[in-house]
Amino acid sequence: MARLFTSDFESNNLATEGFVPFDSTPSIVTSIKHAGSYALECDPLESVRTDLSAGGVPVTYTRFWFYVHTLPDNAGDIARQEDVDAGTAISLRLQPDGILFAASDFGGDIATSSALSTGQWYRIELLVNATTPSSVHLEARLDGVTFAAANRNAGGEDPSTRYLYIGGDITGGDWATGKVYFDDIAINDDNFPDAPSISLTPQTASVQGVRIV
Ligand SMILES: [Ca+2]
Repeated sequence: MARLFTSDFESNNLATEGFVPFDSTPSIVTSIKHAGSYALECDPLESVRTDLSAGGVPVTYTRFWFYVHTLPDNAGDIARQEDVDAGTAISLRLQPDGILFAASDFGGDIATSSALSTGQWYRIELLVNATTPSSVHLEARLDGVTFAAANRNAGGEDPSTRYLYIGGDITGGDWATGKVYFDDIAINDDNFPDAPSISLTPQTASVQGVRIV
């Protein structure tokens, strides 16, 4: 197994966690978290991205924990994996009814999840296997259950993943209201990150902490 990326927000610093603000800058907060002391709070248009590799990663298994505090007034992306040619291999839109809508630039809509409730954490997983660009395998899971799966032709793009974006209505301008949280993000190149898994987290400038994510 190779771990490509880990963030539990326990450094209380976006840059240290490996994220760059994309639209407006979200806050790391202590009020609502999946584990530890901190999680990421995203209001409308607040989002971040992490750059896995300029050349792209052919296979990514992404897991994050997701919490809806306030449902949005319109559908907007809360997660997106973008390839090296700026195409979106898979995205998840959160709808006003709490349903997650999985879509792809490689052929449009895929499928929807059951409705998420406010006030609880969910484990969300995304799989992008782009080793065969003419048949990119895409999957989305909610609490371990696959709700979207498709093989799509990338149409001449290099579909290897460069960026993971998370946030509230990423790039959309569709949400006037909505508030969501993210925690314990992990990306592997060969299998879904187990829960729990180990994260090495700088607790202070001088002390390395070990905790379970
Ligand atoms: Ca945390």
